[in-house]
Amino acid sequence: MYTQALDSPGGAAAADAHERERLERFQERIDRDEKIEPKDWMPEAYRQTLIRQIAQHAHSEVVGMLPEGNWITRAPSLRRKVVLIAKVQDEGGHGMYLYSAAETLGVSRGELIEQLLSGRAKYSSIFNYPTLTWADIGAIGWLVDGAAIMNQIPLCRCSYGPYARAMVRICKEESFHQRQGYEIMLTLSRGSAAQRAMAQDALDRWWWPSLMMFGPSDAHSVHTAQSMRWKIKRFSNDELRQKFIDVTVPQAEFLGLAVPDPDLRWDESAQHYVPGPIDWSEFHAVLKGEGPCNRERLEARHAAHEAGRWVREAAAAFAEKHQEPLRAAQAG
Ligand code: BYC
Repeated sequence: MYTQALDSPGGAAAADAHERERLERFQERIDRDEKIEPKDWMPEAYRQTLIRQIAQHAHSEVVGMLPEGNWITRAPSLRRKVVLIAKVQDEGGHGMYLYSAAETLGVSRGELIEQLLSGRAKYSSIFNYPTLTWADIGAIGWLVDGAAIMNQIPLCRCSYGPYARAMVRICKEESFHQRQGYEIMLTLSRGSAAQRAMAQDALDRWWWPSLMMFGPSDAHSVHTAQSMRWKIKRFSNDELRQKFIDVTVPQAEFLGLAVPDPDLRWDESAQHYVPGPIDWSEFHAVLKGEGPCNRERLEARHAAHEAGRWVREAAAAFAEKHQEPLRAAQAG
């Protein structure tokens, strides 16, 4: 019927009008704050934007296990080790919920992982920096998880139901992660001069990359305007970055640590901290694969993928074996 309509005079115009109407109805649902669910009609660009963002998010969680996993064997006490193992496991779990959310959009997990391994898919720039000392584990919890929460709380209200629901549990766990990181920083900053210096050094190295986690400035953000119209994003990159700075600077002061930004100042009339300029050339270099650990991170993911091959094959064989009696029963 539809193709016949296209063949007839005025058919293409009718199809266009039909498409416009569907888009309008979709936008009205978004404007009414209705959740979009997997079986609902959605514009292809909405689906692709979500796949891109959710997959990047899932990859970030999984690659994000590596810098912290690096310290599990060297955590300074049994308690610290137990907490760190739990945190790293949580990140793996977040990756799994997010891959599942992406799969509801009609893409397979295998395809997404292949995109990561081939270097076609992005993951957060932040995980391309090394964890050189124990204080880096504190800084990651405090700053990286702190930035992640700032970005992810609004995602609990994202217009796509499965993503929004996954974010609720993820945010609860991230807030525990943030507190464990801050507690490490507090312990170090109340410790010996060497421990305080270690905490300061970690803040010096993680501050700017944490600000870059929020993505390019609004003026250079390709996707923000459309993603905000679709209520995938609720705030722009710069708005979230500013919220993070305003919350985090007083926390650094409480620790007695100096934020490594000589231009940072409090603007009384705006009631905001105003940071100095971000070095975006560093961000772009990391995105191009030229960060300190890009190569190492991808190598680790390749090795893990290969090491897990027999598990995937065994699971597939097991599933197949359990299909056989079912098929036999159906045939009989
Ligand atoms: N790193 O138009 P824009 C965690 C890309 S994990 C790399 O602003 P958008 C944790 C962007 O993809 C936290 N790439 O994009 C885990 C786009 O490239 P393409 C991860 C970045 O999507 C373990 C281009 O730049 N969180 O918490 O509107 C341990 C233009 O950007 C980055 C999420 O993934 C970056 N930092 O906004 C501890 C949250 N920034 O695709 C902690 C979900 C931008 O056009 N994601 N790009 O080639 C988002 O909220 C958004 O995707 C972003 C970017 C705010 C990140």
